[in-house]
Amino acid sequence: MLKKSNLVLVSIVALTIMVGGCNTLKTPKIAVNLPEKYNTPDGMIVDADNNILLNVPNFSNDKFPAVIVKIDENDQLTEVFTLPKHPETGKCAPLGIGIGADGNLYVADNQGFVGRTDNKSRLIRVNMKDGKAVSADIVVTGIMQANAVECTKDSVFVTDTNMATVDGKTISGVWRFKNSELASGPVHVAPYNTDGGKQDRHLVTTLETQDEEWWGTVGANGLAIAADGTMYVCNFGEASVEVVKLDAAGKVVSQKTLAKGNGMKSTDGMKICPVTGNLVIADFIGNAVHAVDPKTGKVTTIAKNENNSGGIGGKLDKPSEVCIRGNKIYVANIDLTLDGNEHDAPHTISVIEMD
Ligand SMILES: [Ca+2]
Ligand SMILES: [Ca+2]
Repeated sequence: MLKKSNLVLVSIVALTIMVGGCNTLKTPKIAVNLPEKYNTPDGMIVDADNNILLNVPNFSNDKFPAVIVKIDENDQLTEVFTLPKHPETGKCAPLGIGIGADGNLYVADNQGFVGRTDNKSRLIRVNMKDGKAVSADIVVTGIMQANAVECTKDSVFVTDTNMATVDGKTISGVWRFKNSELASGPVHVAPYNTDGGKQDRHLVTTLETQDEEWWGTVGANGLAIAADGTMYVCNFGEASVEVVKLDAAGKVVSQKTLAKGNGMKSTDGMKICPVTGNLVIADFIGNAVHAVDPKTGKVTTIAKNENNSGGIGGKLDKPSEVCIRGNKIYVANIDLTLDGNEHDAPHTISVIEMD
């Protein structure tokens, strides 16, 4: 028979295990120390050969051009392609990257990052031949702030982070372009119609952001589409993830908030973990990486550290994107001088080993 004192002891042990289990944060390490010529990393995708392709917009030292680099299975770097400059700004600002069903790379060029908020953002196709990037075409123009890219078997989806302000609310959204359309020539999308009139037919859905902080102007960001077609969209300024169900024709049949806050300060880049099915999210404001259960919306913080950490030893330093390869979560530290952070060396890709 258990004595009362033993019961208390059992309870304390159980409580310790529970609390310990909830608070066990992983410690990121440095996967890649990036040289100055790759000073600002962002979007990533794993290719068919298990390389990570990384967009490097070089915002913080733009004397270096925007490029795509490859991180091989041994975390070694090779340059893949120099992205085409916008003819008006002389800059390319690549954020999200996806691999299309045609094997080509699709890159979001967010001209908002180089001072243009007049629908100058683009979708770039980097044409691959025999495993090499050989040329690029501009396949979509007219986007306001192109951000994440997600490719499905028949389409390329792109988030637009801030399309307009209506009644004090930031309107953002998701564009869809069918592969067949992109293959037959460039697409030009119309700006968001603020008069309540018809929107461009490529606009799948919109989100609203109302947070009173400055990041309330940052809406649709990370994007992931599950194998069953369910779409998940990060609403950065609301620190939330929206879940969107589409019908066969691509029309929205439902849209609701899956998770909001609960330790998340912002929701930036996102990927679906191929093993657990969880959404893995970079939290730029919170200097953290979280997992969200797509069934319940439960948020689990995987790693988190102080702001302006420098990125020393692999600490998160304004993380903007995640990428999952095997049991590792790679995290791009965009490290912008913003929100109390200073851009500083080392420029890093952090890595978090999962169990
Ligand atoms: Ca920093
Ligand atoms: Ca840093």
